Amino acid sequence: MHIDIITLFPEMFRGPFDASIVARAVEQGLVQIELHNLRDWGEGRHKVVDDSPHGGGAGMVLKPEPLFAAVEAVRPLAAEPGRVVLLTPQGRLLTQAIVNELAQFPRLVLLCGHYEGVDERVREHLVDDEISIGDYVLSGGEPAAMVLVDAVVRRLPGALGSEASLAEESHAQGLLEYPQYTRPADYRGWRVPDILLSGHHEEVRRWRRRQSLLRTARRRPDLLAKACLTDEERRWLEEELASD
Ligand code: 6GU
Repeated sequence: MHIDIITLFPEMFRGPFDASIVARAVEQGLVQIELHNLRDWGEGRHKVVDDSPHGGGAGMVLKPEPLFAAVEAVRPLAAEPGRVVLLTPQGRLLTQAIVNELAQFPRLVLLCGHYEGVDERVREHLVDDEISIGDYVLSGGEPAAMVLVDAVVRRLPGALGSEASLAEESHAQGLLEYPQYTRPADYRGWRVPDILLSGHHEEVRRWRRRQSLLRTARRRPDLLAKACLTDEERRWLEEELASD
């Protein structure tokens, strides 16, 4: 996969991308990440990229010319045209389903929004998709782009040590993950549930599935509404929740 990131702050990405799973994926050649400074396509001697809004109002708006010029310069640098994604609080809320969808593209071109926003013609005529990472305000799209890249890259085959962990993770099945424990079995008198030490694989699997359901019901009932449960699981869950 090829990911281009067009940003006013390329240096923000160095730390996060030089560590962890993203760095390993880059080393393994699973993903190629290219940072481009939007300022390089700024106008005039001062490399201007923003201007005040037509019609008045506070703040600055990213001008269309530098963004179009940047995308048009970056696009020919790789074989595929790529899906152009604008990071903006007005975008589709990022979910695991959207991450999986984005991971299918051979190339992504990420545009990090800034200031009061971007000129509407960029949304209308340059961008294929708009993504937000949550209902809160960030100073720019950069942290959102980092989040998106991390979530997408860990989906790429070979990015994780063991692909098995993907299926079990929170949100993989539309549910939160079950409680995890490691050694010691007794820490300050707080014991690991006996079932996990029993060696009964089928019982462990059942316990985990039920914990996952219970946890999702209590913490994220919105997720549970969309999840796939058996009739037996629904009955069991109802009984458990009745005693809360
Ligand atoms: Cl993608 N950008 C900004 N500026 N704020 C956000 C966001 C993006 N997602 C959530 N808040």
